[in-house]
Amino acid sequence: MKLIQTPQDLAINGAAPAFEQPLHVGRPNIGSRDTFLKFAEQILDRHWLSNNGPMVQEFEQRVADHHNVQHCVAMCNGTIALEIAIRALGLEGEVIIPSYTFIATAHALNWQAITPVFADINLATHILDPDAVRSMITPRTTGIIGVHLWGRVAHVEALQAIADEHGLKLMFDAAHAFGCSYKGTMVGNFGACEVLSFHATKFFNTFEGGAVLTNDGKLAETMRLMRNFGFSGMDNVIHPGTNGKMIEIAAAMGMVNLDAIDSMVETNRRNYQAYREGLSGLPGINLLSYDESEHANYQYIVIEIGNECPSTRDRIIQTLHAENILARRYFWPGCHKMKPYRELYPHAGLMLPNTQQVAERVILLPTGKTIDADMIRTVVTVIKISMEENNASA
Ligand code: T4K
Repeated sequence: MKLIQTPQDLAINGAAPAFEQPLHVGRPNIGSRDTFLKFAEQILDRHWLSNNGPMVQEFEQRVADHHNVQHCVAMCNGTIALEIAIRALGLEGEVIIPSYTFIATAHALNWQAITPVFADINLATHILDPDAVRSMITPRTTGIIGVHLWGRVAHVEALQAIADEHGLKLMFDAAHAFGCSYKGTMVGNFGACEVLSFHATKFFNTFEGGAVLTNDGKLAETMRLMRNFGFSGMDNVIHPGTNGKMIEIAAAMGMVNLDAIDSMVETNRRNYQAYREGLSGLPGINLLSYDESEHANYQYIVIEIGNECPSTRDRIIQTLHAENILARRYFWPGCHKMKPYRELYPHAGLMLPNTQQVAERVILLPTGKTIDADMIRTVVTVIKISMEENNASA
């Protein structure tokens, strides 16, 4: 790896990049290949590829056990899982969500002619602010979707109290929160239901995939019908539905990754500690912490670039990208500023000052099994030297 000691050593100033191959924020973690290939053989031998096959059923049971929840309904991806959960809960009219989330949270509503109403987040934690939720309730509001952003569990008690007070349904987008807990209770047990994503870029993946976790047996049954066109038996459709099924090969990937889950979390935790040590003391750089007293997955390395930093967020991003370190600005600029929602609510930003501030400050750095301590040292060095460059030119 090249030595980076002065701003002249940076690729943005003409030097060779630190990495030949891009370093991604979320390269897929992959468990035992041998076991996966063995499962693939079994699937092929069985000639049973989809439609609630044995691999999916076993996977569902293991995910439910992992989260200490009664039901896991596996789906083809997290977005469809959100859509089905939203529909199964009977949400309509307006539903309150944060704007500071991946666009799928908003789209899953909009796609079903439900209006997402954006409420602001807490500046320090980045999660939905219950007081802001309260201020966005109208006679058309039917529900709230909290998001466990970065695996930080939403204010589940306060949101439940608001939902109960106003007769609203409450569910959670838990796409980031596989294996996380709050006050010792695992995600999956809050609200009416919670939605996981197993996309390739999530630390736990099934290629593509998702699931809804719930303790409500009737809701689980409805979602099972909905993900399979509403079929009950061979010729009988008893519910409107879609095709949201997880396929067997995806469940096989999930099984081998579940076997390796402890080592995946441990790698993420080690990477997080390495970043924490490397970045500590840098002015204006704040690494978001994980609550070590809870189950956490440590899957996102989130830094905020504050005013005291001699460089800017976007200059640091450019400097990292020049080195082939593909850091991301999740979830800039906020859903409310993306075209479909900007047109719907041109003035939404007035109600979202914290969202706007956070979206301007955040950088996500590479982590996961494909990232090692040397790589992290280089990422940290690039950030440090990029700050010196700006100090010198200031
Ligand atoms: N709710 C929330 C809060 C979410 O964050 C998400 C998904 C959802 C709902 C919806 O769940 P899904 O329907 O996706 O299951 C990525 C993911 O596509 C998305 O799943 C995720 N959130 C979001 C946070 O990140 P992009 O467009 O920023 O990144 P993408 O997919 O281009 O991949 C990032 C980098 O990873 C790539 O530049 C290359 C690398 N990569 C990617 C893939 C797919 C690989 O190395 N291998 C791969 O197979 O959205």
